[in-house]
Amino acid sequence: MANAAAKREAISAESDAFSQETKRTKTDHEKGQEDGKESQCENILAGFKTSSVLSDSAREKIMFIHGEIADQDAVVVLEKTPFREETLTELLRGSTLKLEMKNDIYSSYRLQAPPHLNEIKTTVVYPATEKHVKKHQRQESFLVEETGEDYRSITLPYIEKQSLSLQWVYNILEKKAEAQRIVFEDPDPEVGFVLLPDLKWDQKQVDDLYLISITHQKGVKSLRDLTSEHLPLLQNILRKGQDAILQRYNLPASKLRVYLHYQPSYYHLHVHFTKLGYEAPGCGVERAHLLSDVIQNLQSDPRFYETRTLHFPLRADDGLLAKFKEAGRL
Ligand code: M7G
Repeated sequence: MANAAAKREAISAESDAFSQETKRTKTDHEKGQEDGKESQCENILAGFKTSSVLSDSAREKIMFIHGEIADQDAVVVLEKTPFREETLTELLRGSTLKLEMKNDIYSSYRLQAPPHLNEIKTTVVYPATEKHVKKHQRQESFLVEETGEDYRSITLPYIEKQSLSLQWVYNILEKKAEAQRIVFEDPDPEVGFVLLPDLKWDQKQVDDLYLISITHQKGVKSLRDLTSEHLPLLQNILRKGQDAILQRYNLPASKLRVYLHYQPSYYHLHVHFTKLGYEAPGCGVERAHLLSDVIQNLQSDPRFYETRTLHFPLRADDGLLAKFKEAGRL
């Protein structure tokens, strides 16, 4: 994620017809939002009491903050969003410039943009659990080697007790939340899924496109549970997810990174779709498994993920890391 901001800028500078076309598609989509689908809401952050900054990055212009709302723990993520080519003219013409210095042909300013062009993407987790707080705390991490047996004796008992709630997943599947954001759905109970924008994507530009597909089938916790029986499900997600993204955002499969996390944060099978070139958090080789590789591995060995040793990073304060240490596996 270290170069994410630079990458975004580089991608934004792409001037090929493809990029232009996707941006036009997005503008039409945004019109829908401006037509009133986005709602004003009460400011739940008005009474936010900051406890600490969990982590931040000046380069990526993001800050994770721990605090309290009405005496309950909350995590707030503030992120400055990328520039958008289609609003540049309005930004340059409609802003106020304050001169900082002028020297020969060089000058620097503070530009005060109109408020609607100067928004901050804000994510709130409230009430937040200790796990949510830890997830965003800057921490050293360690690579763990997990055999199939380690999974059954160490990881599985731990995640059965300690996992984050899946309520948000069930709300999506049951259309109790985010129903209007769904990009595509295959309602089949076995091979079906819901494809929608990830919480991390503000949908303002395709340069940092990020969607997730969530399976209707319950009980498949992660990559470890996948066998050749799931091939129709995985192939369906890959093909129909790619088609839906082509239709909606005009991005072909060759521009997409489609992968699963191991370990995931949420143990209900879901697949990440991000734009190739956007360094999404967690897209590194130590955590991301390309769906097309997963499919091929299961085709050559139906029990590949049940038996194989898998590596993944765990943060220093992760309870699962402590379990691996207790078992003498680290
Ligand atoms: P993961 O691999 O389980 O863990 O992915 P990660 O969060 O460590 O990457 C879960 C994905 O679901 C992440 O990309 C989250 O940003 C996304 N996500 C999490 N929540 C709570 C929501 C939500 O409420 N709505 C949507 N649309 N996405 C979410």
